[in-house]
Amino acid sequence: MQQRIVVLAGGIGGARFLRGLKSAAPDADITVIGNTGDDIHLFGLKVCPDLDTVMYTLGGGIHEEQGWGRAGETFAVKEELAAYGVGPEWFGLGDRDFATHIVRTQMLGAGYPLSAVTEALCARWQPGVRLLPMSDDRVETHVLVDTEDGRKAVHFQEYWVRMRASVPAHAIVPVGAEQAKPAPGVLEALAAADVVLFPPSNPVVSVGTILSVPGVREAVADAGAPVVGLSPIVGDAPVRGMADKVLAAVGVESTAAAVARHYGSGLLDGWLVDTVDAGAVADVEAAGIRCRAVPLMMTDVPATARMASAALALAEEVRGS
Ligand code: FO1
Repeated sequence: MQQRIVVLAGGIGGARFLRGLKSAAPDADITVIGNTGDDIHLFGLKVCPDLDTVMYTLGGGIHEEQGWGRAGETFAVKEELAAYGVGPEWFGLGDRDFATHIVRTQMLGAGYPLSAVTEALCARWQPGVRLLPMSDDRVETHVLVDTEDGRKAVHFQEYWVRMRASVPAHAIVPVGAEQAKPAPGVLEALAAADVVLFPPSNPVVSVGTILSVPGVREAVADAGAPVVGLSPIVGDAPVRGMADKVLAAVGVESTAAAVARHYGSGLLDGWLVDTVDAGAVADVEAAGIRCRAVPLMMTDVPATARMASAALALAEEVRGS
């Protein structure tokens, strides 16, 4: 029987982890529940950065060094828009990437839900996993920041890309989440899973946003399958990105143990920390979560595959206990 693995994924970290997981478990049936809280509407188009990052990474179309967007990209459309004074200039949409957003927006306009559109886009990219958006409903992560005009909520991408998370975030709000329903297949995949994995994605604005869709947190907690996560914090700093900024907004310290406690033993059965954080193992286990220390740097696919294997081994250990 094929092992059924469900992964709750954000963008770059989630996508790179999935590449390692596919290499570690080539015969597994993998369902990815992707974060759509980062989605943004620009130039009349719907852009889904995290879904696209997973699709391009697994489909061989990603800009490897950057981790997002297309390889071999050009920016003629962006330059032409800028010549008309049409922005935002701070968000880099390339010509090849534009095609994806045009197809997606056209299909949504014709009445297809995002889950069906994602399936159609994946028919081209063949990512080798079943990629589901967390919801077909619109959920948009907003960040409360202080600006010259006072405290206001900005779109997550404005905070992340334009502001480079340089100012403190006072709150992170997944707008629309309360009314959202899990996309078709999400709850079913969790109910049928043999293992549920949280990759080293952002615990607040990626995995946290997926868990904020009503029913998803409960489905993970009740999954009947081991739930194992990998720490995105190594040596008290995010491996990449600016996870510390959004962790502070929800009152969580940037340590591997604090992130495990944030998810909690109600959700997590197992947690992997990096070997430099081996001192945190006892802390995490004291919180009722089985913990192991292994190298957690996704330097290349083989190193990432070893991380994925360690996560699957920890799931087996939890299952056997
Ligand atoms: N990240 C950036 O740092 N700068 C950009 O201009 C940018 C554009 C962009 C366009 C399409 C896309 O799919 C992703 C893009 N990203 C960009 C990445 C994205 O902002 C984030 O890293 C995620 O949303 C967080 O997962």
